[in-house]
Amino acid sequence: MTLESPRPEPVEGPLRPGWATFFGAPPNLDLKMLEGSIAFLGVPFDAATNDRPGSRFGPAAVRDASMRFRPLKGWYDLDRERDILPGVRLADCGDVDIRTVDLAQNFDTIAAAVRLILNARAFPVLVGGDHSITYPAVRAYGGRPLSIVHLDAHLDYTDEWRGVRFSHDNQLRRTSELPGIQHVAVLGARGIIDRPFVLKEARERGVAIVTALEIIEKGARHALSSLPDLGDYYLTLDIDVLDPSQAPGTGFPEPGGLFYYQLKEVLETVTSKGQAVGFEIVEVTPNFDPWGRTARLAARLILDFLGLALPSGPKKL
Ligand SMILES: [Mn+2]
Repeated sequence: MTLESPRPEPVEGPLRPGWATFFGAPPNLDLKMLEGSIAFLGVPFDAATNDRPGSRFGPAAVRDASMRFRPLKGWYDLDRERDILPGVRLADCGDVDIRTVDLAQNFDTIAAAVRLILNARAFPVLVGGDHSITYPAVRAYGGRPLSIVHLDAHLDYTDEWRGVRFSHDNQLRRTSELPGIQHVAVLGARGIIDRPFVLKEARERGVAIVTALEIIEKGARHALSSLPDLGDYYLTLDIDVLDPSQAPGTGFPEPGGLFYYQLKEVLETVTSKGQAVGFEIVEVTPNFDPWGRTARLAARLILDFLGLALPSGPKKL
């Protein structure tokens, strides 16, 4: 296995790697020769969780689960009869070095890690971690124009609640305040909210909100037909957008939600409306899922999204 390998080479014989990297990708901690690659980055941070913690274990669980999708000769999507990411280079850049307690310092470290990947002209894929990480991740883009597509059961758009402004309930608001942000869309929202003014504020500030019920009743293509052209966009996928029966391993499960093929149709529709410049999957909390299905689903969704958004690899970064 060399850093130049587009994929880890299948090894004939009695041995295989006993260690996990994302999809078996070569580790690349010094971030050399990343240009044109898809660069995976674990973010084991859950200190901004307001209910049930444990998403700090998400990167390890998704890494481990993704080894089941370790390609021997690339991936092939039987549903769509096409190769996924043929010849695209992957790299596992390890985890962000999270420290105890200090929110601002950890956000700075997350932003610095994403900036390193962007400066290396690679496509960042973050695996969280709680949802607060979106804010430092998008900060790393330095104000370039981009839209935010937020797939989530919740709005995460609270400005401030009881003095808190940077939790995993605030990050879409904070992110939407960053310079350069164009369109903001929340897809899959649902449930009972105790602060309806947050919904009102989001709508007043131009956030496009498509509920889970609309997607389920109309189908994603129809439900998302009014979404504008997104241009460059960063897609953040909170695993709780799925029905909890599909993804029980999450901190704030919400009744209802999408099933796998419904979410896949959402991804197909979104990826037809712009050019992805970054992706993250967050809130996988394996301690609430002894069967491991959430992490495995997350790994599959990463492949699905990347295959749709970057069919022949990252373009302009
Ligand atoms: Mn969220």
